[in-house]
Order: sequence, then structure tokens, then C-alpha cells
Amino acid sequence: MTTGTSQGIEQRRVLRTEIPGPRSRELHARKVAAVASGVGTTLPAYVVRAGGGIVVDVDDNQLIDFGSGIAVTNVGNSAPRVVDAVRAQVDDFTHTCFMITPYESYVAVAERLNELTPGDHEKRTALFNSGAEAVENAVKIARHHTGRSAVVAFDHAYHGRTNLTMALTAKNMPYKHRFGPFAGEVHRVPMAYPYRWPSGSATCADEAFEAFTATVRVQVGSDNVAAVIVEPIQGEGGFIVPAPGFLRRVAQWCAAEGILLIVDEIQTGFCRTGDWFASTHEGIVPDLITTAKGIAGGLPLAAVTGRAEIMDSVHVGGLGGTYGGNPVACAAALAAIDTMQAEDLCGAARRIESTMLTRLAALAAKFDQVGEVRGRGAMLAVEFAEPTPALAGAVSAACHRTGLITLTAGTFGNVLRFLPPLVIGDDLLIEGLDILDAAFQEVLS
Ligand code: PLZ
Repeated sequence: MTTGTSQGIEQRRVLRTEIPGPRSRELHARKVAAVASGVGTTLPAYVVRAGGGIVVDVDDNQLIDFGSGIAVTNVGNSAPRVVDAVRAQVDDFTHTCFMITPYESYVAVAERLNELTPGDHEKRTALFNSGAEAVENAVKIARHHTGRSAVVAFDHAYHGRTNLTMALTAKNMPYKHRFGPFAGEVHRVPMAYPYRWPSGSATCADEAFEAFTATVRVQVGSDNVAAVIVEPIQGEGGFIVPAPGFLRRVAQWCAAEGILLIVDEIQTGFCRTGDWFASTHEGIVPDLITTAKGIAGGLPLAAVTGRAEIMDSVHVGGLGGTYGGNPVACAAALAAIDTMQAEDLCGAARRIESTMLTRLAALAAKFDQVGEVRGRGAMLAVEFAEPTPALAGAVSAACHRTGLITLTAGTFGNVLRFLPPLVIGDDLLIEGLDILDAAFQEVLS
């Protein structure tokens, strides 16, 4: 666990100016003039350095990171092993294109993913650059293997911003609005979302499963469906943990119908939920699994890992891309995975859960605007009962002003989500939770 300093940065909050400070505001004026306004900014404090769980801005403020760049820096920012591996790789070579002249690190990342992902069947992996690209490729592979075209996705799902992944993503604003027409053959089914299930959480899993099978059978036809794609905890949708048993039944049903199960672990993967992958908690073994984000400690890398016979059904040359599995990103991934193993970051995520859940439950008990506290490991959230962004936005803004990086989520924008780096020290975690308490107090009482 990171205590004291990390990458030379003391692991505590320091506020020297208001947030954002004067130099950040200057940079932000340049951003507004130069960068397309469609690219938003959650907290316009411009970063100069980061290490462990601290982000340092241009005004020399030290912010506590409860976002990890959206579940990416699980090993901490500029994790020492990642920094060393990237430096060494950049010295040796930066790019050849794996499809032209290959190198060992790509193969080694594939071997590690084949071993770490759920299921002890034979697997193969292909590497890409972003989560959306991995999802696109998982769908390509599933279609090719099955000879079927339809894909089924869930309410509240998020799978990316490219054309096919926009079609898979559920929420219109901001992801899809006026960006259509979208890719065809994508069908949507209800998610077993206990907190907002109309007849209550007790009936949620059964009714959602009935609705899922009925929709697929009646509206799509099971034998037209190549794949069902699901996040084992829905990320952007609001850290929705599916009702117990729901995903297991979906997985069993898919297997019986010859439908492939693609589990999107892009946000949940790499120790985030207290295990290597959240599928394990659900007792499901994906046919194909997509990973990205936490895989490489901040360098862009993504993967599709799956059953060997499915992955190898694609003709030679059918998968690839110029940068997929770039050697610098692969070096970072091997170092990030080593870090997770050496420092038992799955155990760290479980410890973060026990510290944070107690504090979040206390907030829920104190403020009746809170509807539910939920999540797993270091992927925890507070959903406000009112399905509007007002309270989550106001609490998050209060955190930002006082030096804590927090993110919101949810179909209704009413979820505060917490994704601290898994190396965060206890002191920093508690300091962050104290700031959160004060923000709740300021906004809600
Ligand atoms: N699948 C489950 O969480 C990315 C999106 C941020 P990329 N989530 C963060 C934003 O607003 O763009 C994500 C995810 C799941 C796929 C993706 C897409 O991954 O690397 O952003 O393409």
C-alpha cells in the first residue's frame, strides 16, 4: 500500500489556491479556444504530475484521486514498475506493428490474459487500443464464429462511442444524441436492476430473466443471435450490480441456445472489484471477455480473450490494426499485472471496500436523499433516490472544490461513483472520505 510518498509525491491533499486555480483557469481558456467543445471536462484542474493516489495540478494543489482516470490507474498513477518498463521499452523500440514484425511482449500479454481470465479452457487473445475497439472486435468474432448477426445488449449498458458501440450503449445523452444512424441488429433487453425494479428487488432477477428470454425468443429469434453482451457491474450506467443469480441464468440460457456470452470487463477488470474479474463473483465463465482500462496502468491497450475455437475461427488477417498491442503499452501491461500480483491488489480492493462501505452506509443513514449504496471492491457508488443529476452533481462539485476527484454516473446522472487507485493508503482513503462527508453535509443538510 502506498503511504508516505509515491513517485516523490507526498500522499496527502494540499490546497494552495481555489480549485481550479488561476493557472488552471488560464489553461482552460486556451482549451475552450482550441479543443472541440464536444470533449468535456469534469474538473478543469490541469495536471502536471501524479503518483499513487495524488494528482498535482499547475497551481501546485494536490488532489486526492477517487476516479483513477475512470478505473484505469488501478496500480496507482505512474506506478514504479510501469514507469521503469515503459522507459526501458521506449529505449529499445517504440513500434513495429505486431502484424508486420512481431515481438515477445504482445505474446506475453496474451499468455497472462489467457491465464488470468475466468475459465480453465484453452484461450486466445487479440490486442487493440481502446475499450470500444475491443468490444467491436468481440462482436465481429462472435458473428464470424456463429454465422449469426444479432447482438443483445441491456438497459443502462455502456460499451463505447464508436458506431457499433454507440448502438450497444443505452443512454442517448450525451453518447448518442444526433450521432445516428446506428449499427443495426442490436436489440435491447431489461437489466435486473434491483433498486429500480418496478415490482421490487425480490422479484427482480426472475422477472428480468423472463423479459430477457421472451424478448430474445419472440422479437429476435434465438438462432439469429450471435452474442449477448453484458457488463458484470454496469459502469457508466451507475454501478448497477445485477440481482443475484441473474447473470448465471443468462449465461446458462445462452449456452443452451448456442449464443455466445461476451462479458465486458473493461471497467470492472484487473482487481477493481476485489477479484481479477467480476465474472468470478457472478459464477459465470464468458465465451469472450473484453478488457482495457486497468490493463496497462494508463497506457492505451485493450484485449479480447476467448475460447480458442471461437477466437481461431477467424481467417488469418481478419483481426488487427496498426497500433493494437503497441510494444510500449504491452510493456506497461506486463508491469501493471506484475504489480497487481506482487502487491495483492485484489486484496487491497477488498480492504478499500470494507473501509468505504462503512462510511458510505453512515452517509446513507444520515441523509435520506440517498437511495442506495452499492458496488464491489473499490467500485462503489451512492445512488440518490431522486432520478435527476442535481444532488450527485452538487456533491461532486463540492468535492472538487475541496480537493477530491469524484465522478458521477447513472442513466439519470444521479449516482456518485468511487474508483480509488487500489494502492491508495489508508490515510489518504480516510482523508478522501472525510472530504466526502463534508461535501454531503454542505450540500444536503
Ligand atoms: N465498456 C464497460 O466502461 C469506457 C467512458 C468514458 P474506451 N467507460 C468510460 C466516456 O465518457 O467516454 C468503457 C466501459 C465499458 C467499454 C468502454 C469503452 O472504452 O476505452 O473508452 O473506448
